[in-house]
Amino acid sequence: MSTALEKVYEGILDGNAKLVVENVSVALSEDVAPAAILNEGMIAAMGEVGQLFEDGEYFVPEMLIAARAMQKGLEVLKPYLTEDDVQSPGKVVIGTVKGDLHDIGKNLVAMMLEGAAFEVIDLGTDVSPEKYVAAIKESGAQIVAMSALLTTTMPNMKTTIDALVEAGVRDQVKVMIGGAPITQAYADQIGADGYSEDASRAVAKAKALLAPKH
Ligand code: B1M
Repeated sequence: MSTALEKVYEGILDGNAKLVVENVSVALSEDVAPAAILNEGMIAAMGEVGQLFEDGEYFVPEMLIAARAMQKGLEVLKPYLTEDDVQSPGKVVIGTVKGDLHDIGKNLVAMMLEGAAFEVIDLGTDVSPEKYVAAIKESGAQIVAMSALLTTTMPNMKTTIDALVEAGVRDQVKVMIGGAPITQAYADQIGADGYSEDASRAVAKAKALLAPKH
């Protein structure tokens, strides 16, 4: 691992946004691939933060400052995660489900979708089923993308799908879900149209969901 990449990792673990921002730039100037900075530097470090929390060595404040450091680093990386000159494949309404405040994965998915020229309407975190429904009606989006990081908030994905049915808009949209506890089996169980494990696969999935069927 390059020294700059190691410092990105270390900066996230320590919640040192300045170290992260500086070293994302250094790594980019050294031609380290943006995907490597993201996956080996940032996402791997957040994985360790989660492990330290589980082990009782980190508490919520440490998770929070690690998350802030990652968000700052992502802002620097964002322009490098985009594809140029692509026609917009469609419109996506995205949010983290009700009760859930985790937004880094959701932001990453939104960022990568924007990078692939999707028009993204980001509803933020703690999004109620009613808010998803209203945004779909208002925007005419073809995809609704939901993120959940807590096992206790996963069921709100199903509640949201039920609300889409209730509001008569379920047939107008494809539903995509993801987040650390989510699996393809869960997506099948709740009747979502697509699941993806990470943000770049989410882009491929969104494109596939909108591709004309032969
Ligand atoms: Co919390 N948290 N957290 N947390 N947090 C987890 C999720 C946890 C696994 C930590 C642990 O115990 N190891 C655990 C959940 C356990 C469980 O449910 N089984 C947990 C807990 C318990 C909690 C609290 C309850 C703690 C407390 O208060 N006692 C609390 C809940 C608050 C709430 O939401 N109501 C809480 C709070 C927080 C902070 C606010 C401090 C902070 C979030 C800050 C923020 O997001 N702005 C935080 C953090 C940082 C984490 C960990 C450490 C990191 C999450 C993260 O950002 N990962 C996390 C541990 C972990 O995940 N290992 C943890 C990096 C991010 C890039 O990955 O979001 O998984 P992720 O996104 C991935 C994929 O999942 C996928 O793409 C991304 C990668 O490319 N993806 C999608 C995500 N959404 C997608 C949508 C898609 C497709 C793919 O399509 C629509």
